Amino acid sequence: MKRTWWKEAVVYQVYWRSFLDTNGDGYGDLEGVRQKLGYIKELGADVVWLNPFYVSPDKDNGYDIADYYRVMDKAGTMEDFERLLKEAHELGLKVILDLVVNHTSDEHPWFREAKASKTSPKREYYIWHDPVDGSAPNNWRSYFAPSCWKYDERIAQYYYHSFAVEQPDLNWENEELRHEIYNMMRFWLDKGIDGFRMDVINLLAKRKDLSDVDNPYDLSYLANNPGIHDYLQEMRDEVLKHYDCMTVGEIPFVAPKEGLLYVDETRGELDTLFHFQIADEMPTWDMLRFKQIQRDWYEGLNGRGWNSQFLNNHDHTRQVTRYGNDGEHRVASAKLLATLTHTLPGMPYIYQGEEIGMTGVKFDSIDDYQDIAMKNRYAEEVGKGRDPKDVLASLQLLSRDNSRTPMQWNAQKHGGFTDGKPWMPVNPNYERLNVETDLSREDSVFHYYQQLIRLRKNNPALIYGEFTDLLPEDESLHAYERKLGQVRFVIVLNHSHETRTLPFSIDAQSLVLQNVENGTDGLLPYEARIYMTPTAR
Ligand code: TEU
Ligand code: CA
Repeated sequence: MKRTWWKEAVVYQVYWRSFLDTNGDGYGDLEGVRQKLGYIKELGADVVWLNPFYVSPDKDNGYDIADYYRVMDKAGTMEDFERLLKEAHELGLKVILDLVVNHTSDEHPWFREAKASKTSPKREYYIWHDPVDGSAPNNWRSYFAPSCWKYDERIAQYYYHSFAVEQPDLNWENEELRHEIYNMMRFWLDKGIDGFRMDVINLLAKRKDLSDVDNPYDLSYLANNPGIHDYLQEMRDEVLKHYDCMTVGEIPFVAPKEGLLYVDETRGELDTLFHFQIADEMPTWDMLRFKQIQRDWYEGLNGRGWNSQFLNNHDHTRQVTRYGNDGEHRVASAKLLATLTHTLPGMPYIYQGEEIGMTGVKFDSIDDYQDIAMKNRYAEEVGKGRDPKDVLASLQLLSRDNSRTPMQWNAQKHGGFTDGKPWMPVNPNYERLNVETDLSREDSVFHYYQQLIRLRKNNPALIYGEFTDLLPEDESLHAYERKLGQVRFVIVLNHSHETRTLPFSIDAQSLVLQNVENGTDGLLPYEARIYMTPTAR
């Protein structure tokens, strides 16, 4: 496989509304991101991924776009963005934006026109169906609602929405619509951005067979429908191949065989993908399943397509809470999880705050939760007569709000995130868990991330090396090898609360990174070790 800048890169995801507020309105903003570019550079990341900042009514925190060409007031101005981009490039950082083209906001002018009348020129930019026997065309759910069909009285038709009612899906069968999107993509690429993270990009093509599904809660019928690869190959031909840019597709509901179709270098669609066999299908840590998934994706893509490694993002609970231990072993387990994502095959993604081991939250009231997915599901379940306390408890661990609490910069009020009232409560642990504290301690999570990133950057074996699972059957010990030419790395992780013995003999001199102080032979709880031979110092 050819070597590229993005295959060697580490991506830092900035959920700007929770990153740094510089005008006291309680929301993070693009100026806040610009002010912290030096921090991101110091960590060692190469690419900044910005979640959507386009004009939006913010029903789904910017994933409901009403104008693709303008910056929403909350985030700042186009000048703020252009200054951010310029300074990022001056620092040697690349910037990728979120491309959200499966749907728009219901306040987008296209949708306003489309729903005004059946003969509107923009009507076919969206997906409309007549009622069937007086109700919705079928039993399909959406991600955020019990039905993916919303009835519009005015014109007595339903429109299709894979997410919230306020997020009508675009009709990608309409060629004029597709070219509107390609023009918009060129607008941002011509500003000098370095690529796109493509929001649920495998949902663009819709199932033609409208019959009911057996299990509407298995949303896979929304994705991977015939025609999707034609759209992505057209997008590559019309836009992407004309720029030096990277693309990462958010691709739920695929296993390796189907995932390869999106990132196979010979097919000319996307460069790399996020699959969700961990984030969506592994609610808590399951070592054997995790190992199987890593082997399957390595074997499925090796030599043909490029994977990503992430264990949290703005939609998924912070990894140290979900897959590590956010109590007594928080620091060690945060470093262990980072060791996984930075030494397994694929592009590592760091979600803001992960680099200091920020944790998830548990609010006592549904009123403290902001996310539409959480609030809609809570209302639906309580509406069935379930006890509200039980419903809240059942939704808390995987609520997307867990990862959206503001960045904790220091021990000052609101963690130094804002001088105003934060749009969302700051995690109460900010006084002891914050960037300033981590920067002041040599043994902090932050400094371990720096060492990991540096080790990976200096050693192609950790990027392009062969991967071999050395302990496929062990439920708490993880050991695998990365090998390229004469260079061999062995990574050993004790993903448990117990001390474990090293499962094989290895030259102690070849130890190049360790996440805990340990003079014994045994592996302490959540201990991670990286061995390298020959040892290049
Ligand atoms: O997420 C798709 C989505 O529904 C995820 O929440 C899902 O759990 C998983 O990550 C993919 O299976 C994208 C955005 O990341 C999310 O924030 C938006 O709400 C959503 O699309 C709609 O644009
Ligand atoms: Ca602000």
